[in-house]
This record gives sequence, structure tokens and C-alpha cells, in this order.
Amino acid sequence: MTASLSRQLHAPHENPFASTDAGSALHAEVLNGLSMVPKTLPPKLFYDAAGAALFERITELPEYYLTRAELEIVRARADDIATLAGDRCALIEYGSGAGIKVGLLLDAFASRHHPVAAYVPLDISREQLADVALRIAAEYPTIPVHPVCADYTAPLRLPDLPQRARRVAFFPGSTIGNFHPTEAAAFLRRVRRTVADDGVLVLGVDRRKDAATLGAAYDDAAGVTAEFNRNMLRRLNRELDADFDLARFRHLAFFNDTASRVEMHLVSTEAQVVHVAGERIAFNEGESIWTESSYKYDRDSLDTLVTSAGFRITRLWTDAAERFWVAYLDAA
Ligand code: AVJ
Repeated sequence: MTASLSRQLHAPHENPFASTDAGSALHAEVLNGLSMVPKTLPPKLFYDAAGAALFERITELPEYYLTRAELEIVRARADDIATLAGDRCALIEYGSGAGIKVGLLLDAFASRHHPVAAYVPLDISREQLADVALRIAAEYPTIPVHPVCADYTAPLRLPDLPQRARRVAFFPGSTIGNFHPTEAAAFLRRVRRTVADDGVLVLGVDRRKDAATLGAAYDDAAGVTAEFNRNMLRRLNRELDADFDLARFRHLAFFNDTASRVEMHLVSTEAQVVHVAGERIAFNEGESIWTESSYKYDRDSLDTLVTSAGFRITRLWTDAAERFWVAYLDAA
């Protein structure tokens, strides 16, 4: 790293690249989830280095329209976002992932001559966070970058930001869909407190649509999503000394219309016993581990969600095929 890059890349209160006690937290969370009925594992466990790479492949699949639709909207509306948000914003990105979309926003702020006071990428994947922080710092040498490696589903402390900077939270990718609507509202209320009374949230949300389109997006012909799903077991084998046989768990994804969510499961193909961190976990034939929900919103449910969190919809943009939304929300 060059001297100027390291000056621009601020180490927050905690070193984002240092190791944490995440190991014991993982242990407790996994055993707790596997003791529930139905068995459950949290989707954040998808994103080890291999899982993050598999997700990048998912975003390129013909069936997985979400990323392309959102990029189409952000490309078309980045200037509007920069104009609405204005000068000296601190941009806080929840789940920066590969960090492609934020580049479009930073370019738009630059072309409107609106200097950005800070860029704060938050991500649970340490490797990806480091890549994004370094790349943005190199590409935008005047923007201070404060990476934070954290599980942002739990309350977190942000690094000190310039006092008068308006806070613009960016939560793309329809990751909000991973939360149950009650938890989504609680999470957005925390974001609302973080951005304060003059703050903004730019939110990517997948729209409710026909079951065939949704089912295909989460069960692609090439089997990449199945591999992504099963990778969670591979991770537990490695990190928690588990002995899952990946060939004995089948990927299942379907749209649950009543609950308005796509569910992903790993279904045990036979009765079996698996060991995880020294514990015996018994499966019946056909019993599943529920690994992810992706809630899909319509206009009413989106209104209810953002209003209950103290935001109002200032702009709501969709793509040409009307599959996805990017909402510009002001603090109400
Ligand atoms: C990254 C959470 C938005 O729910 O669509 C992709 C993850 N899961 N394929 C989604 C995912 C299966 C994705 N999010």
C-alpha cells in the first residue's frame, strides 16, 4: 500500500482486518440454529471467501435478474441521487460486496462537483471489504475511506464521521429481503438513527412477481445457486469440524406465495446423523435446513416497511422490465 493510500484509508476504532471472536459466535449460532424446529442457519454464513465468489457468479446468471435490474436503475438514476443528496455527504454502504454500484454513485457526485466527505463500506466478508476499500481509495484519492468489517444485522458503532456531513445510507442488492419484515423494520429503524434527521437511505428492493421467474432466479439451470447453498455445509465442515456429506443434501428453492418470500433449504436425502463441533445432529429423510428467505415487496408492503422505520419515499425508481426498485428515502 502506498503512503498516501494508507493515510486516506482510516483505521476505524477497531482494526477491520484484525481477527475477532467470530469463531465462538459462529459455533453458538450454528448449534442453536440446528437445534431449532425447523432447523435453520443464517444466510450471512454463505459469505466466506468461496461463498462470496459463488455469489458473484450468481449475479451473472441469466436467471438471476436482480443485480442487472438494480444496476440498470442505479446507472439511470445516479445523477438524480447525487443531486437530491447534495454536498458533503458521508456515504455508508451496508454490505458493500464487490462494490460496483457505489462507484456509479461516487462518479455522479464527482460530476456534479459535490465532494463526498467519507465513504464507509460495511461488510461481513473481510477479503471483499479489503478489496473494495483499497480500490475505492485508489480510484477516488480525495475521499476518506473508513472500512468496517462487521455483521451489520447487529447494532454496530461507526467510525467518527465529519460532524456536518449528511449521512446517506446505501443498502443495495435487495439484501433487506433476507430479513423477516418485522426484523427488516427494526433494522431500518437503526439505520434511521444512524443517518439522523437530515439523513437519507437509498434502498434496493426486489419486487414481488410470478413464482416461475422467482423460482428460476434461485434455482438456476447451471446449478451455481445449489453450489452456493451447499457451500455453507462445506464451511461448517472446515470451520466447526463438522462432517456433512454434501452429496446427501439437496438444494431446494421455491416461492412461498403466502409469506411473499423465496425460501432456500438444504434437504437431507436420507435419514442420517451429522456431527458438528462434537454434537450429534440427527436428520430424518426429507428434513431440511432452512438457509435463506428472500422477501419480495409490493408497493403496499414497501410503504408499510419504510413508514414504520421513520422514512418516507421521496423517489421510487424501477427498471424497464419492472422487476426491481431503488427507493430514495428521506428521514420523515
Ligand atoms: C444477496 C441476499 C440479495 O437473496 O437474492 C442469491 C442472495 N441467495 N441467490 C438474494 C442469494 C440465492 C441474495 N441477496
